[in-house]
Amino acid sequence: MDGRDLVRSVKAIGSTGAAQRLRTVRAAWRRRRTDASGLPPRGAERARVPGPVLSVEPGPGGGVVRFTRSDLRITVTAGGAVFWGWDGARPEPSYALAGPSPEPDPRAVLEPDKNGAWRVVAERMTVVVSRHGAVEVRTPGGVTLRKDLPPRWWEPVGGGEARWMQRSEVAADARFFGLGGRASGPRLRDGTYRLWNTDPGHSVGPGDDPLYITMPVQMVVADAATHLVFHDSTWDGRVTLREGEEGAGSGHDRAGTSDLRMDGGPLRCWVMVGAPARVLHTWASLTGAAALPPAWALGHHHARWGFGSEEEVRRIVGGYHERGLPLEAVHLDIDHFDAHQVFTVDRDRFPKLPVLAEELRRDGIRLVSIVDPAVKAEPGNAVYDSGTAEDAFVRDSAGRPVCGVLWPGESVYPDFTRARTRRWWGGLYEERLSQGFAGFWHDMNEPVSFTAFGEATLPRSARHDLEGRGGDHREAHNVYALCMARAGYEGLRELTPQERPFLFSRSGWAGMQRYGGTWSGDVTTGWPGLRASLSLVMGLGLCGVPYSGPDVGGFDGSPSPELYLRWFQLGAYLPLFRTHASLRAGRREPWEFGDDVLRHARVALVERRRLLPYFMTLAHLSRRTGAPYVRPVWWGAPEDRALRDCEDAFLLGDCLLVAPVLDPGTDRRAVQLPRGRWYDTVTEEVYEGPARVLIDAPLSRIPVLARAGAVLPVRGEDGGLELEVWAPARGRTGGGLVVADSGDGWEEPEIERYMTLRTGKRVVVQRDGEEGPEEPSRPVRVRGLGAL
Ligand code: NBV
Repeated sequence: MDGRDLVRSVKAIGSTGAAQRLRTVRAAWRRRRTDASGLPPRGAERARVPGPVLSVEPGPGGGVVRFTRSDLRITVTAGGAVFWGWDGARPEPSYALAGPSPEPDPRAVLEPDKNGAWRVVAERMTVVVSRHGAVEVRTPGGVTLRKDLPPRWWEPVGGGEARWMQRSEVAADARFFGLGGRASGPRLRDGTYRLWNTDPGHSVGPGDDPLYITMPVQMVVADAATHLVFHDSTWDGRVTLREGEEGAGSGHDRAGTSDLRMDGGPLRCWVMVGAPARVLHTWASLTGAAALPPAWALGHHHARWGFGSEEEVRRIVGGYHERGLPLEAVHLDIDHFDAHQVFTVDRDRFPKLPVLAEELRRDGIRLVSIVDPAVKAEPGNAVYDSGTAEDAFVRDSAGRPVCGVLWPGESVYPDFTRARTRRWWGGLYEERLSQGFAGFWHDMNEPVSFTAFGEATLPRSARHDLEGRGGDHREAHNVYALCMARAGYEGLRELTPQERPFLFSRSGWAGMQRYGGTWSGDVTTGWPGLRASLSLVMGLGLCGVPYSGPDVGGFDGSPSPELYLRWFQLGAYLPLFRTHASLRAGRREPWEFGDDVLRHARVALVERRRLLPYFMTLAHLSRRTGAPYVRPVWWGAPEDRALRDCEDAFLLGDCLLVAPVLDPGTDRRAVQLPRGRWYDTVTEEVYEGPARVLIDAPLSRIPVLARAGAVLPVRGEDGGLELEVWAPARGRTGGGLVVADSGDGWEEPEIERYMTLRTGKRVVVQRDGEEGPEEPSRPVRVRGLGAL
């Protein structure tokens, strides 16, 4: 750290000195007292199970099965998902669902099964309810995918929220994915995963769990089919996973198990069955289409905590320009706020922010602002005053505002679970827009309140509106950031109706894709952090959140040139491609690591820019179909065991397979290929899958393979859209979709569909037109023709 950095860091971190430490001690005691008086004591509990079945009441899409001590409502929906809820639970209200729950499938009826059981036969699955309340989901062919044993509740004798537990069995060959953003995945190994959004308070690697985004969403991949299960309860919980074991043909398989224990909330779930693409399509139709980013958000972003001044921002942007490095966005962190107060600007160091923003915009670069939820609790702070007038802040059970601690010191927290508060907060982005910001980066919204001891969040007894139903932080915690994202998104829709909002949020929950994306949080600088970033992006994609990416280079410390470069090369193929680092960390500009790194990083940046039309197409497809940009290699063939266990490569859409380098000292790596022909996009060398092949990975590049027959929309030299076609193998066909987006706004671009066919040495490319196949009007470049 040089002198300049030191001065800046002292100024930026100001409130973490002795006074701040004292505040965190006071806040910790305050939180303890608040909860001691505000939470019901956990007294004696009574355990309950459903008991034997009594009667059934058929209804649309299924019906209600009554047991002696509970009842179970089952509804198969027209979209092919099944909902079931115990104790009268219905799909609504729900923070995850995008709209009213889908219509029941009128063809699905409750009918008697063997041994006193009941079943609902539907197009994509059969659901069987046993006499004692076990619920089995089978494929239409009768193979059991999941068996939920009868649940158990523990009810406080004096009344109050019941805890519950649900054990599920899955196939012996099944693999678990999802549960939000997990650093140790993407395949979730045996262990216990908590469902409570958490800022661990330090940089994170594969061993850290839980993290910022947790979700009770599991994707389970097995030979017989893939299914996604979502337990719609926002309460704190734990999932214990244990993969099964196959008895090598002995017939003695051990099922995999998932035990879900929740501290409260309804016991209800959704299950969808099919191929991964189908399952995520159904999930997206339930929880909502992913927000479409503006084109610039798919370019390269550069961020840092502690740019410190307008001059420094200009210096960095100049550095990118002088070296011919593409750049689309610069992010300003909390150090540009006035004394860390959200929705303010430090005018000493950023005196003419709107002018800077305008200058950058002329060069095609957007400014993105960090937004923290906590508001300095001080009369005279405009946000505090207007929020107080709106009664916007979270209160405790005695009606006093809950005071926590964040960057500006003693702070209050908006209750985003209240519609009025969301409207008020959404209006505050007007100040940001007037400063010239075009995008928003929500941080610290797990939510975090610094504390000397105990949990670094709001008291569990803090009261929340919960859309008028009323409840406490135990129920609201996990959806706090989701509701904050909604507030920001809806505010921006009103303030700039002609533009697509761009926001990404550190924390969130099921359905957050409706409002924007996320990033991998403070991944630690080191090879494990690099691996964790890929795990987070892939896992979130399988939970329906397609847009995310890591801090390239890691958040803390100083990466070696090699690590920085490998991270950069991976980042170039992830939806959010952003270099970022902490205040005290080393630099992250591509020219800070020597000439070789600069040269190779430039190649990655230029390639990312060339691929922008492809990324835009993937964004559109993701919005329409729920398929993430970044997909596990087993996406199209989950029954391929070798693919199912491959965690170090991914498919980018349908056309590309990216095999990042995740270990030091690598110059070749093994790549597990799905079926079909693949071309190395640099050497055009051909590989035939399924196979495990060794591919060169010199420092200059990571292996990126194109699928034979693929049609890849790329940006030509003149900035226009061109088609890069990868020759199908002889006698084979291929094709691809292209969505030529105008970059922003709401006009719905046409989906262009192309077909490719190889006859002898020739490759024919045709567009699927209104009146049959037609010549593409876009320039076409065929590659891979050298291969037989
Ligand atoms: O606002 C400062 C940082 C930010 O740079 C980072 O990206 C966030 O994940 N923020 C966390 C708060 C400080 C963490 C030590």
